[in-house]
Amino acid sequence: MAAQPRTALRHEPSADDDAFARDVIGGLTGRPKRLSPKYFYDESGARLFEQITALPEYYPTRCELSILCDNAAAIARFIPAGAALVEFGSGSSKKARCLLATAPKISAYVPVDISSEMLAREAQGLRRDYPQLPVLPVEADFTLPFRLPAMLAGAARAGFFPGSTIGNFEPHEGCAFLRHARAMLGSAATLIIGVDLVKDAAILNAAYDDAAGVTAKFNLNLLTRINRELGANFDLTTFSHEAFYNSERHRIEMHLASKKRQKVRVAGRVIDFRAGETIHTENSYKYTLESFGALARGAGWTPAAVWTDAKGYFSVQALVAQEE
Ligand code: AVJ
Repeated sequence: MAAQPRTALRHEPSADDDAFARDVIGGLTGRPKRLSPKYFYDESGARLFEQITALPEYYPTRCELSILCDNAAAIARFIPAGAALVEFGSGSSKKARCLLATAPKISAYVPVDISSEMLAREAQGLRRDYPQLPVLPVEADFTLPFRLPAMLAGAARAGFFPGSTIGNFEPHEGCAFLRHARAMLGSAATLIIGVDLVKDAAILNAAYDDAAGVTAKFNLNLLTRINRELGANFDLTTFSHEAFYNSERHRIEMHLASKKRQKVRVAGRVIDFRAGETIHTENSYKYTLESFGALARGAGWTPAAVWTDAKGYFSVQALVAQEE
């Protein structure tokens, strides 16, 4: 592979803006009110998420990084020789660095993310640290179909989907995503995926409702973004952050609760809130090794190896594509 693009492949911005407006209006006029967690990550949201990953209560990032670094050689053995490593939702690329440092056989690194600022910054750092490695960023919403760089035609591909971002999907959507990833990566592919595990509710609740209030800021930032980008007039002091483990559905739920009855203007519409009514902003599903194994098998993948931290809080799993 020779020349590499210096800028990310861009989607039509106006189409993105329309999708955001449509999703927000649809979500706020529905019952119950909801917003997609993928919209958390504007520039300040991405920064707040980075702060979350350093919180004492937020164990997933630390657990996953230690699993990746402690087992990097064993994990790298699942990446086919000469494969391009495609990371879904690359964020700061910190986790990929663990694999890039130990997997000498990677032919290109393809970070896929919706935060263009973060992508550009990280690509620059990676090119500096790995001058031999083609870094081919793709600016895309990986929950929707997107195109891989043409340069990857013919190359083997390994997927990397850390962070337990799979937990943001409903299980049936997670299944659809895994199928789509298999189709995009090809029949010889491996997928290295981070999956957060079911555990004591107190630990989960603390991880999503931290004492310093960073997760609350992260959640409320969604309203700031809607105010700015869609000309809305949410008063942030009248909404509160709620996060709790729903043990029947094995998921953390995050909501923004209106402290009073009120009307809010959003993109030319008036949205009514009852006192205490919530906007459901995120689900973060937790799996057991069995329940995730079943999901993966149903989506065309065979679980081939699992690594966990000492406390069994988090897992990194290697999936290999099932035969056609
Ligand atoms: C990025 C989806 C994995 O669910 O733990 C962290 C997002 N939300 N704190 C998660 C998040 C609140 C995070 N994921």
